[in-house]
Amino acid sequence: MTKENTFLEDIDLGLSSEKKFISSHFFYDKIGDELFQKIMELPEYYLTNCELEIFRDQSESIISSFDIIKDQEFELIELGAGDGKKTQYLLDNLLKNGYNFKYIPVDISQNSLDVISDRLVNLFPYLTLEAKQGEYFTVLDELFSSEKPKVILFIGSNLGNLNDEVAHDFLNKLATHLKPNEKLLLGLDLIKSREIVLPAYNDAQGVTREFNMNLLKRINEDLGANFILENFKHQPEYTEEGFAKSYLVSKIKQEVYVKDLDKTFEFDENEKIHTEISRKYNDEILNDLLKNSSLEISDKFLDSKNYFADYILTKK
Ligand code: AVJ
Repeated sequence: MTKENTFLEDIDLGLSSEKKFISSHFFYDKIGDELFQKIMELPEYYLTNCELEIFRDQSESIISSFDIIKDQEFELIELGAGDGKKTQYLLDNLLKNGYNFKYIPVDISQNSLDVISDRLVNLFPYLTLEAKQGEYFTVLDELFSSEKPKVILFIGSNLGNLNDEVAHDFLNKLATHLKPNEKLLLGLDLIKSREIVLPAYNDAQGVTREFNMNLLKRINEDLGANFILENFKHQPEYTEEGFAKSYLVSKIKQEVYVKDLDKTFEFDENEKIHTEISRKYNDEILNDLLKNSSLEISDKFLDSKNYFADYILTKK
């Protein structure tokens, strides 16, 4: 199936559903990638700076927690590599301390991989880098075909886009690939007050709004729809159990025609389209996700505000 077909079918499914939704997966076209880069630089989007601080100040301890022997070659696999600015600290430290490893960034976007590869190879001439393009759910089998010991990085609270059931299945699947004592470094945003979380998804400059609206723009451009963007508003919500959710809300009763489906969708006034979940965590929630998974928490690194955690999970 082509990517376009998946997009078409998923949009059909999501907009036909009783509770309308569009998968957050579709945020990341070229414009979406750029908008997310901008989000990471927003003062309200604390996640990036918190995790950057952890990597900047605690790389040495993080590396010790990997429990690897210096001379033994290993593979450092990063799922959803992004721009590599956080990982950079880790790579720098590993190289300076003479570790023998290959860095394998995995990303769905070849464009992102090219950018990160160029940047890191320039920065670290002695880094062995082998980028892998693909959706990390589907490339896992290929990644684990080599016998080399592995450390997996899954940072940025990217897990938070999955609902708990899918997250549990994903961690389980990852765990089955790891050998005893191998590590997964999992970066998660922690549960905290709405006064801090909500602005991160509702910034004053309106970049997050644009990021969400870009979904409708994409449907217009790629699938020939006639969404009138002004007739929708961006609405983030946060529940104290740790669910940040984003919605696009129809300001009026209206109809939208999608040419490639030859279908009209009706929207009531105030009807919502769910676009994203950004789950926040604590130890208890993570332990629930790890139930029956053969992974256990072996270390935890926090930023100075205790907003964000990088967990080290060890395969039992
Ligand atoms: C990349 C999934 C971690 O949910 O915080 C940022 C994406 N969405 N602002 C998040 C996002 C809106 C981000 N993750």
